[in-house]
Parts: sequence; structure tokens; C-alpha cells
Amino acid sequence: MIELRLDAQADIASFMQGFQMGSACTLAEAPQGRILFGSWSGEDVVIVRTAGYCWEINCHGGTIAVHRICQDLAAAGLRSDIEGSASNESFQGRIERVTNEALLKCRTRKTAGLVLAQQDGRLLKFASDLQSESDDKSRSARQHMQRWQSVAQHLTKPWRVAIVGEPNVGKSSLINTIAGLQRSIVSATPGTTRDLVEADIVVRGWMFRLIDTAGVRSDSDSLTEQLGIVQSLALLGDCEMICLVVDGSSGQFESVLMDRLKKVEVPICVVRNKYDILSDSENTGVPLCASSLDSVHAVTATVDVSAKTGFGISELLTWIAETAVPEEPLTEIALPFVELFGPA
Ligand SMILES: Nc1nc2c(ncn2[C@@H]2O[C@H](COP(=O)(O)OP(=O)(O)O)[C@@H](O)[C@H]2O)c(=O)[nH]1
Ligand SMILES: [Mg+2]
Repeated sequence: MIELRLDAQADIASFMQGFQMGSACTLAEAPQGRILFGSWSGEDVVIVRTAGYCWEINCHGGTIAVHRICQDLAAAGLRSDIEGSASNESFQGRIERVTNEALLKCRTRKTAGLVLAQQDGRLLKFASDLQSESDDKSRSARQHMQRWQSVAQHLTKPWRVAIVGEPNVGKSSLINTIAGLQRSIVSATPGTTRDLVEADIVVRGWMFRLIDTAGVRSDSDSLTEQLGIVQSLALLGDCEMICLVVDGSSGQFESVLMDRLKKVEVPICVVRNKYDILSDSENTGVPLCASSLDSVHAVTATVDVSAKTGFGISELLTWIAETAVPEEPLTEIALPFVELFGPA
């Protein structure tokens, strides 16, 4: 398959001289998604307009036909960044195209506004600063990149927040309470307690995906539960932050989970749940077994909550939002939400 991307003014037919149309429609008139049959120097091909100025040329498997057609396209004046792609897009044209694609993935006014603002030429300037011969300019562009990369990447996809802990500490209740409190839920996928269940929420205009997990315990003798546990532990390597939920009335930690959390790099919040029970009784809570936490260096906060009453939930959401976005971006800054160089 060859991906073809053209600037808005380009005349598609002028690049496709080798193409003999088998369908009763011209390339310029082809609606998006219409399959056009034909041949290219004897090779059967199928051409589809995938978006306004983007096309796919499908030919038989293997690299020879692709190479041959790419050569023809290059002779017609198109650039090929990688084998299987050809374009005459300018940098700014490419930014406009990827911005439009990215906008479809933004689910909040804030993220959409920030992505839309990137079309004004600031990414072009930022890319030229990055490549600048002046050390000062390129250094400060690299620093900017480091500071904003995570925010930029999450304009179009939610930060993943893993909710982990032993069975029965209240992980699912916590997600339900948060999703219920947030009027801005985007979706909530039902599933069994053994599956990963996700709920998308919005906090301060940023998108987050809370991922409920099977409770982790070492003494499970059920194969299904063990598979769920393996899945929960695997998620710890594939999320941007972790809420470690514990039952505040026990203060104990599960050792398998703690061993895994010791290796984790992403920030962890210890969430002491069931605060309502603690505050009802004389018992002010069993202190967290601090020695278990000592070697878990990624813990950055501890929050008391009650999934039952909603106590402490706003503090937890503040931790989530501020961990993801410690500093709110100003609307005028460059946020490189796509790879600026190479194929997009
Ligand atoms: N009193 C009280 N009970 C809770 C709270 N959160 C959860 N529970 C109860 O704890 C039990 C386990 O909750 P669940 O959410 O299924 O725990 P999970 O196994 O960690 O997902 C249920 O009976 C809940 O009603 C809470 O904040 N306070
Ligand atoms: Mg559960």
C-alpha cells in the first residue's frame, strides 16, 4: 500500500499519469471511501481517497510494485519520506492535516482549543528553533519540548490512571463514585470484576481514563482470578499514574503488589478508602504500615477518601490533575502533539 498526501491545491491526476482508471469516475471527483479499480503499468491497483487530499494506492503484496509506483510518483515531483508514502505536502500543510485529524480525538473544549491554536504557524517556528544552528535557540526549544511533551501528547488521548489494590478495598466503588460525581463522563465500559473496566472522566478540562483492575492477592487458587491479577500487574507498566487503594481500617498491603510497585516509575497516590467507617468510630484508623511503603519510591501522596460518602474525592482528583499537568499551558505556547519530523 502507498499512502499519498497532497496539498490542497494539487491536481491529483497530474501525479497519477501511470494510472489507467477502470471505474467510471475521475480521481478529482472521487468521493471519500469510493473504491476505484484500475491498473498502473500493467499492475492491478485499487485507489481510495481516504480523506480530502489523502489517498491510498493498494497493489499486490511484495515490495516491487510499491517501489515501481513510488518511482513514478517521485518522477512526477512527489517526495517519499519512507517507502510506501509520497507527498508534496508543505510542513504547514501537514500541520493543518494532522491538526484536523487530532481535533476529532479531542473530547474537551480545552484540549480542542489548544490543538486548534497550533495551526497558526507556531509549530513551524518551534520546529525551526529545534533545528536552529543557534545553540541557545535549539537548547531552549528542547527544554520546552521536555516540559510540555506529556501535556502535548495527552491533548488527543487520555492519561491512563490504574486503580489497584487488594480485593474488597473499594476500587470499583471508588471508580463508580468518581464517574458518578463527574458530569463529564465520556464513556464507561461495563465488565466483570475480573476484567479491566475503564471509565473516562474529565478533570479541569483534561481527559483521564480510570482503569479498574482485579484485586491483587497472593493466595488466589482460581485460574480466572490469577489471570486477572496478571493483567492488573501488567497494567502497572502501561499507565501514567497509579492509585493504590487500601482499606483504611486495615492499613495492610499485599506483598506481591508491593514488590511490583517498587519497580514502578510513574507517580503513585496511596488512597486510604472507607474513611466513613474510621470517622464513625472511636478508631481513627490503623496507621498505614509505613515500612511496606518505604521502598516504593514513587509514592508522592496519601489521600483519605470514602467511596461511600464522597469524602476526599475532590482531593484525589486534584492529585490526578496536578500530577498530569503540574503547570497549566498558556494558550499561546507551542504544543507539539505529533512528531514534527518524519512520517506522521
Ligand atoms: N463503608 C464503606 N464501604 C465501602 C467503601 N468503599 C467500598 N465499600 C464496600 O467494600 C466492599 C468492596 O467494594 P468493591 O468496590 O467491590 O471493592 P473492590 O474489590 O476493591 O473493587 C463493598 O461491600 C463496598 O460496598 C467505603 O468508602 N466505605
Ligand atoms: Mg472490583
